[in-house]
Amino acid sequence: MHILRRRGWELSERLATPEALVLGRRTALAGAGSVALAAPALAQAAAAPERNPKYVAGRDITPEKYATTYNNYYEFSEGKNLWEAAQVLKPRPWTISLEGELKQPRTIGIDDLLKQVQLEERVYRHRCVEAWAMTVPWTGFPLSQLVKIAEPLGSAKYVVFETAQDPKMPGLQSPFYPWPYIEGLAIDEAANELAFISTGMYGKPLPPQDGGPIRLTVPWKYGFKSGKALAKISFTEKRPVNFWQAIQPSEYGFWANVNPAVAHPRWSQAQERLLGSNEMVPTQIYNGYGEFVASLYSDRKNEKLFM
Ligand SMILES: Nc1nc2c(c(=O)[nH]1)N[C@H]1C(S)=C(S)[C@@H](COP(=O)(O)O)O[C@H]1N2
Ligand SMILES: [Mo]
Repeated sequence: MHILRRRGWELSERLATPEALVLGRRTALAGAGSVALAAPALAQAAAAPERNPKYVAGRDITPEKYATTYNNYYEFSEGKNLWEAAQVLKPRPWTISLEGELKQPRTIGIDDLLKQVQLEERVYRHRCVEAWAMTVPWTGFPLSQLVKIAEPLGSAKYVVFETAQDPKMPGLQSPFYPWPYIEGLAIDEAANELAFISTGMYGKPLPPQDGGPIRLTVPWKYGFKSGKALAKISFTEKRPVNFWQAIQPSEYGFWANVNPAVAHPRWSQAQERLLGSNEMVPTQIYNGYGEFVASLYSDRKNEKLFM
């Protein structure tokens, strides 16, 4: 008998891509609306030619209004309702400084970068360490393409992502936080096919509250790893101390891979609440992406991989 075995990340039979949503997106892109409002370069950053069918979400896409109005962005607020405040952040001009163990450290303009990469759309699940989750169609390109463009030396062991610090971000006034927001990946994690740089979502330019104009998207790790509004990317020999690890090392570590069996010191990670429906669903190890990423950790078993 032929048994159709469902893979770990296929949570349900529901389609991740309702045709209406795809058509709606294409129509929006083709029509006057979103493109006319955005500068041409911004529209280009969002207009992925194809949705990559390889990464099946197995969940309904989160309605755009929830993903764009319920956010974590401590530079703006400790609360979730910051999307209006974040509109002060302007997506152009935007440059990213490439630093550290590189053949030639330099600054690259975002549109120059976009000319050198292959844009695609990927639907990924996102799991915040606070136990809420969403499913989002991101436009962007594999982080590995950016690493290739940066030309790291053999001495580069980690990639460090630093968020822009704009004087218009009210949270930067709070001395409690170790600004800037820093995150990091090991160089082999950065080369993994799932690690993604997003410049759009829902077929539109990435809005500032979600990390526009350019953010990291690492779907197998807790959401705090996915740094927003990238201003600097450094290649280092030493493992960085990330923002949340610096604040509370007993609760947050470097690897931060999703694992339902490893509780946060203050709450369970067994389940997650879907933005929009508020449905509770089981959390999966590596957020369900183990088939793509588990091998990264086979030689790191003695590390704290899941916090
Ligand atoms: N610069 C910066 N990046 C950040 C954060 C932040 O506070 N500042 N929060 C992180 C956390 S905890 C999560 S869950 C995601 C949330 O992304 P979203 O607001 O697009 O859902 O962004 C991550 N990136
Ligand atoms: Mo988060």
